[in-house]
Amino acid sequence: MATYLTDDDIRDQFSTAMSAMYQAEVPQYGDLLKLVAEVNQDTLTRQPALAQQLSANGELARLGVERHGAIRVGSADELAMLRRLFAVMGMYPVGYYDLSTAGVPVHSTAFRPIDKAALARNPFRIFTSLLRLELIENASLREQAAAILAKRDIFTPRVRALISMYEQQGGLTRAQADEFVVEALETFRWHQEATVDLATYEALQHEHRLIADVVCFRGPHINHLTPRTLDIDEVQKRMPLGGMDAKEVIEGPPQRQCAILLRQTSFKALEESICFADQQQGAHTARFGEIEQRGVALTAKGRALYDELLAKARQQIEGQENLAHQQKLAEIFGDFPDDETELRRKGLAFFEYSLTEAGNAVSGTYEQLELHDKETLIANGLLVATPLTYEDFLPVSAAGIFQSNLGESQTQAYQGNANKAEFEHALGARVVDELALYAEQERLTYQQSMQVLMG
Ligand code: OOG
Ligand code: NI
Repeated sequence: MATYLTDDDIRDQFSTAMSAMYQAEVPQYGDLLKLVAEVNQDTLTRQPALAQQLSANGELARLGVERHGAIRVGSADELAMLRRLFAVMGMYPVGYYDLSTAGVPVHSTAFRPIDKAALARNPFRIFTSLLRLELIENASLREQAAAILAKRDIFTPRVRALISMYEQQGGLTRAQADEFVVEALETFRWHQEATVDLATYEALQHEHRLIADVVCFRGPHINHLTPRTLDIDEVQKRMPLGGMDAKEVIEGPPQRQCAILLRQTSFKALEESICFADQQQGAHTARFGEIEQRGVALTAKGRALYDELLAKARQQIEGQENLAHQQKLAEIFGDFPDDETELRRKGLAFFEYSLTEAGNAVSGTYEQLELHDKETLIANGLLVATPLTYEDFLPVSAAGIFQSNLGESQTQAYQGNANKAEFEHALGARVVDELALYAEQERLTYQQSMQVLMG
């Protein structure tokens, strides 16, 4: 009988290959990786408590391999095939993001691993956006874009065959997996040659820069990769010293004692020369490098508070440079509890539970009745709560990242528009609800701890 690699192995191998390809394509991303590794090392040395916590969460090991990337596709067929491609690597669509309200004519999901062991091994994620041609007002341009997209196939015939093989066999052998990684990578490669002439490119570009980026090339080139840093403020500060043109502000919450959700910044997209189908030369700006710092996942209640404070801050931080922006944000986020115990007691963040040594020592001695007082068990040193890391994305931040790499001028919102049902129809599957995943992990680990206590 043939033995198959695990999905996790294939994802790990693919993520390494993708990073190597992007370093070769965009050398500045390689510089960014070095800078982040340096700052992470300094941070761990300076903050032993943080090192301890990451190690307890099983996150220290994944830190060096952790990254996300992003692509944008043009049709339902492309999205549905990508779903099958990512499934080979144990990556599933989690979350629905509507970016039309921020003036970006796409909606998106993140393909990522879901269970704890898979995340611990390599949490590689790809933020994947589907262009919404229906939001283009100019009918003839809309039809032209659809016709151009209909002519391309972003997958190699061999990767299609290997995906079918995986689905039939339930896995890939080492040789098949090696081949899969090479073939799958082709979909994400950069092409210097556009599929359209310069005039068509310019017309689409004029409608929206993102439309030109999606429509005019042979495939959905990976547009950035993002390592995870432990100190985003420090990397932001050091980026210009390394010759990187950093985005003005860090997106997301301000710096805090207890990091929440996700903070992100990037170096701006590079201008790259393009050869158009009519042999004219031109340039296109799409690819950049990004960094992220991750904190605890918030409950619906915590998220509502985050959204409320961010909305409140919005007018006051608009157009500010980063330090003033961060200061103002910190002031307004004074209303967001910054203490693990309080976050837990107020039900603002998700945690997972485990018994301490003392807890394990009294296993089997607890009565059903005592079950419910979580806080007493914690106070008595029997149970510990560990924050669950946020593994997803933030639509307002994502829009900020899109904007800074598309040029700031196009920020007008489209009318009308989350359409999750249509996205799922294109995808050919439902997206997983990210909040349900965190809630389930919290519930399960608490229940397991209680079962041990009660024997
Ligand atoms: C995706 C931008 C979103 C993030 O980290 O929020 C994103 C894109 O520019 O295609 O990657
Ligand atoms: Ni990103």
